[in-house]
Amino acid sequence: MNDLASTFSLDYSRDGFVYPVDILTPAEAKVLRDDLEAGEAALADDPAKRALLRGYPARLLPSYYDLVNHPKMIAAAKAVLGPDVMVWGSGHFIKEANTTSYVSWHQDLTYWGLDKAEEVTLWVALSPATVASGCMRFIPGTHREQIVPHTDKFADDNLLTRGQELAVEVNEADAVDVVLQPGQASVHHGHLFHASGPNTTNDRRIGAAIRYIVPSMKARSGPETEMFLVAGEDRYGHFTLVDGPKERMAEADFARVAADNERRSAILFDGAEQVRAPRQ
Ligand SMILES: O=C(O)CCC(=O)C(=O)O
Repeated sequence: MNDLASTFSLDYSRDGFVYPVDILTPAEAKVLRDDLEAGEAALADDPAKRALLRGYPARLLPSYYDLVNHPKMIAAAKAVLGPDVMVWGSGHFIKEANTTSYVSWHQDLTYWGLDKAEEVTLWVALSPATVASGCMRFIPGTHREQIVPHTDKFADDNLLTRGQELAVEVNEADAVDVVLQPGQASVHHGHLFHASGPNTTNDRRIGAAIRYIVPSMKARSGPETEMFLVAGEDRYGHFTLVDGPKERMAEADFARVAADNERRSAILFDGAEQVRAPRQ
């Protein structure tokens, strides 16, 4: 292991996160943001497809498929997970300029229906993530907790699927503000306590949360969802492996992604009192 990889793993095992990790140059991050925003503009009259584009960009835009396969992304994912790596998801968290959208304290893996915690998120900033724009806040060391109780509140401005909130006390005095420049990423564990506040700036706050898992992970129940294999081998066949998009925003890809979104919603809302549409 080289020095960088060993510092990375020491910090990650101690804190449950590492940041900032340089992935793209600011100019490369701008190319991705422009590609997303061109897609959003083209789908202005089709909110359902626009929501799919924001939620599944690597299935619909070759530029995002390249991001999830970027050698620096894969190196970070492998440093945590080992040689075999799949992509569970690539969705955005977008906070429009001067809005009250927020993310409550939560642990990612709570409602994903997976049997283990061998998952890591690389959250890639496509605009400045600052305290003013509502960057993420992490509580060091909380990744060592198992999944703790959450309460589903379904608050309108909460970007999480169920508006779920940790039902245990969070010592916010310990929180670390995860400030990132466009093109930088943070890396966090699926049990880490984290949250983020509103965007009080005049620019959108855009992050792409790329979720990597090991192929031995398994759904506890529910339908088989679609994933990319991006490193090593899948010796288990627990999920349906798919190819990356051959063209930009192809109709056939939208159809497959819409069907996969139905399957994923059934898992994410399993047992919930309400089901709400993906964020538009
Ligand atoms: O983008 C945010 O503010 C929150 C993202 C988040 O909770 C996650 O990536 O797990």
